[in-house]
Amino acid sequence: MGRPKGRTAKPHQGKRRRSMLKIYGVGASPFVRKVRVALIEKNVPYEMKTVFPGDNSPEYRAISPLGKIPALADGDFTIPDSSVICAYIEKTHPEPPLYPSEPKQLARALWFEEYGDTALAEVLTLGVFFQRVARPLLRGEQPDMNVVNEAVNERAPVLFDYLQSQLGDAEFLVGNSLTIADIAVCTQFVNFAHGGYTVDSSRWPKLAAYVERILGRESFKQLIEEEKATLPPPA
Ligand SMILES: N[C@@H](CCC(=O)N[C@@H](CS)C(=O)NCC(=O)O)C(=O)O
Repeated sequence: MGRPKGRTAKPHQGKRRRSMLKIYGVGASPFVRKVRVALIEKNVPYEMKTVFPGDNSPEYRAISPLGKIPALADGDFTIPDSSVICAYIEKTHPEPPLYPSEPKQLARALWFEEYGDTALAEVLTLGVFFQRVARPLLRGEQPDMNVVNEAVNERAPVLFDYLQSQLGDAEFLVGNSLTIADIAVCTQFVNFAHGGYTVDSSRWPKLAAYVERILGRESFKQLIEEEKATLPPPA
């Protein structure tokens, strides 16, 4: 039996065109980058609206009550928080999937996302990038190198040991393809690099190769280039 004629012709006629997704934030934020990489990997067009961290305007607080970046607008619908936004995008744009469907793998992917957003963010982004790049740039202050050295020499090694042990010989942290785990973890390494550091490949060879591989993907690469053009060298 054939399809009824004309059923598929001009399927969108009469329907309102979907407006482009809008991401509020600035490129150097690891959480903004996390969302942008997910969108690029899914080939979803989006536009950026510049909002700096801690924006106190009533307009932005109405979208992001904690004043944090990123936030998303999809037409009239708005929502803050990178993890929430990425989960939303997965539902609205399922291909390619960035969340495993198998429950245990999904749980591990969400765990690494949490680990990236908290433990890695505190050390690689707050401990290094904030001190050496954001603080001089936004506040005109010198970095506290005690904080940086403690982050690099004492706090990061514990995190790198753990990540390398979890990675083993695998290409990705969970399963056989890129997931939110890789995006959330590796976005923090971009800020570490903007802050002047990379993973020591003689001490953590597998982790260093993994980070280099993920950051070499087209999605990360194009954002890193864009950010480098706007950021000063680390102080
Ligand atoms: N859990 C949030 C964290 C976002 C976040 O901490 N963003 C920082 C910039 S990298 C921010 O906006 N900080 C401003 C503030 O805390 O007031 C997410 O995943 O989106």
